[in-house]
Amino acid sequence: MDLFTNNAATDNLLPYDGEVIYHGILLDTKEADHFFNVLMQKIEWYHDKSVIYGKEITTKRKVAWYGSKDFSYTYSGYTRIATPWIEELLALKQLIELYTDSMYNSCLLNLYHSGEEGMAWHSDGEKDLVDNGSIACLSLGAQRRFDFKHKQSAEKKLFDLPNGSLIEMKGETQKHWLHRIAPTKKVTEPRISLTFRQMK
Ligand SMILES: O=C(O)CCC(=O)C(=O)O
Ligand SMILES: [Mn+2]
Repeated sequence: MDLFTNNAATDNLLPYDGEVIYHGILLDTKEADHFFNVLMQKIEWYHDKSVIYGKEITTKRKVAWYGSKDFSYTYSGYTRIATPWIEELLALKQLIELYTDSMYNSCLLNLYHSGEEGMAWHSDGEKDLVDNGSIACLSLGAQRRFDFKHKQSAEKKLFDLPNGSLIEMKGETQKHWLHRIAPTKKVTEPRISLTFRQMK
């Protein structure tokens, strides 16, 4: 796997109150497609659940939760227990750690079967996560848009996430900004995102 030379990315994509770093495309199309296919097969995908206004919702999007030990992660009203790493996730974790210069002990994966599936506005500020830690998000498959909205000013910043690319959120991003994957009818192909996280 060749490392690109742009791994010193320092430009902050956010104007204030947080840091979002775009590290560029880490995997070429062939490598990204390879990992996409392997993860489709090997990951223990399941439909996510959340409680919204007291009602239990099951998402069309699938998720999976992996980690270095059996971490409990509670979000949207449910607790998930991490599955042990598989070798491909460990290889991707190692690669991403080189780019971000941070270490991760867990990964929440998302599988969007098409553009009609997205993720609503939220921030990843759960108490289980290291405060102001790094979340590194690798995209595989269809290009999707990643939107940020400031919690007070409502200012928005929109970014495209191409196949094989890595974006990182850190600092006070989760405290001050919401993010989402907007649903779109324009995208018909699936996408996997791997969000490497730092659990306490
Ligand atoms: O799919 C993505 O790129 C983002 C997913 C996300 O925000 C999350 O898993 O918390
Ligand atoms: Mn998130």
